Amino acid sequence: MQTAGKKWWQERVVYQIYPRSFQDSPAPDGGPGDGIGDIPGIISRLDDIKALGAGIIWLSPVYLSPDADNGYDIADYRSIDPRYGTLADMDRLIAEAEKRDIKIIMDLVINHTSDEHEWFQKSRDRDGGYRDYYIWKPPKGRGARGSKGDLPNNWMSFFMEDAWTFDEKSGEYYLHLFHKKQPDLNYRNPKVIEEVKAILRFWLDRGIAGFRCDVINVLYKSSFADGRKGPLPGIEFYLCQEGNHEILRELRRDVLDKYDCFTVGETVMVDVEKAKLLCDESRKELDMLFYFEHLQVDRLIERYIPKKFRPGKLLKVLSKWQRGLEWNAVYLENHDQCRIVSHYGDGGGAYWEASAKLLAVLELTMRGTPFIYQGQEIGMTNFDFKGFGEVNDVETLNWNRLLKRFHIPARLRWKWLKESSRDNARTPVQWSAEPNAGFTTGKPWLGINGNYTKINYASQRGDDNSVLAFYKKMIGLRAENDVLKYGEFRPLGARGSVIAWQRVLGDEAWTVLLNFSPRAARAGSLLPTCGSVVVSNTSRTAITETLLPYEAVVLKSITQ
Ligand code: ISL
Repeated sequence: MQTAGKKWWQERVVYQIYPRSFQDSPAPDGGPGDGIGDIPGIISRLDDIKALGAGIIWLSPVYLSPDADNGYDIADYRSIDPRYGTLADMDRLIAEAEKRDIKIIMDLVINHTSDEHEWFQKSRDRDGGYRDYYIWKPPKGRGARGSKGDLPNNWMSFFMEDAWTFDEKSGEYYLHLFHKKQPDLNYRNPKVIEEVKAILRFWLDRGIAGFRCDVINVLYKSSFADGRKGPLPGIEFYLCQEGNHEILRELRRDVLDKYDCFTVGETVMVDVEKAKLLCDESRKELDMLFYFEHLQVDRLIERYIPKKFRPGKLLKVLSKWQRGLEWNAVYLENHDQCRIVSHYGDGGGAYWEASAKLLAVLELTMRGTPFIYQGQEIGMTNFDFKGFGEVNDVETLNWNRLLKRFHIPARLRWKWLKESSRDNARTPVQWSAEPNAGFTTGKPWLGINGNYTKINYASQRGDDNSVLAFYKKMIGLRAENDVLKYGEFRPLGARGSVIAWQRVLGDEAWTVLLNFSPRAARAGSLLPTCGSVVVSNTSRTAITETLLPYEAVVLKSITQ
């Protein structure tokens, strides 16, 4: 069932900021910046975000963090990391955004904390009162410390390492589903849930309008037995457990429902059925969620091992989710994914611009709240890195080690990982053709793509035909037409490289036709019998049977 909602978070478009790569501000003494984006930098760009048409900002973590996983390892949920600014800067950001009618949601990372969080440090002491904030298990004693025989069970982390690390001080292992510096919290302990509630209130009271909830469907571990053999043994004991649903309902009931806010959950390994249990309105858990399936139609294993891209498969997956959920979080990029124009478009080729615009049409004609990732609106491409020496991301480096263990040759490993590394999305935003792309006056923390002199914000801002101008147009069109926001999604099908769908509301039907190919293609039976062109990434004013390379067109017709 697709319900018409009209809540503010359904009306607006979200813009995701990955702070460290967004905009660095000069040092307080006017000297060079530190090469890491910061909150004053974000404030200086609020007018640009407004001009894009976004009405919500999702801010990736800015909390105090030792940075083992770029801020997703939080050492204090109530303070801002000095690299990003101060709590006063954060308050100023909230106020300045509000002046422009932009709401801010923050990243809520509560499956784990940093090992440098005070709770974890106290938890290492068996009698310190915090022991059961985390998950501690004794060694099995069958082998050396850290060997398989000694670990409490056979679980693996999402970063492809053993999920247990031994702590000398307390003589036991702790669980971490991610990096070893990201110990998992123990959600069987009611005190942990109360702590989380207090954190939510802390930020909501400061004017935050909701949360993007990191890996939110693996919080509750129902058993610590050995898991079934497979890529992630043990997942059957922590994926979408009933205890997890209960926690989400409790947070909603006791805190979130008392504020005008929303949540979007990041979920791992969900299918539509599992997702519905997490975000159907009547369940009172999450308001919407992110899944990955539509970004993996050309991936054999996870995001890393590729296979051929088939547009028809993409449409199938999109349709399943569009029709399956009441409301979708629609996204094509984030800080964990490669750049979409290099993925499903023609990133490095002659059709870079056409394909970037085609992808804008795809995203903004889906039903749901669109999330645009920084740089997507100017068609930023994958990193042009030359070798592992330029890679920062812990997940990419771990996968490289894993693939090496399976004797995958170095050339192939690099080929795969360079296309899929999370660093592809993390290179600094290309603001201008100035040195360091106008991102910093210092040395950027991660390499800047060499194409910044061609692809940058400043050059697109004044150009009515730019990718940026096209995004603005699409966002404006969505704002003005309920059919794009709330219309029913009806897939029309695929014909080779062409895919098509309709959005239908009242007597209006909008037909979307996309050609995912550097060659012209015939739309054939996908063409509607009538309709006027409302969107085109070429200068088309009337439809013909043949679509140009990477052509996108939207036709509007009135049904009788
Ligand atoms: O993107 C992924 C799967 O396609 C994984 O790489 C990712 O780690 C997983 O989706 C969880 O992501 C989130 O939690 C991680 C953090 O590293 C990611 O940046 C964050 O988005 C641990 O907090």
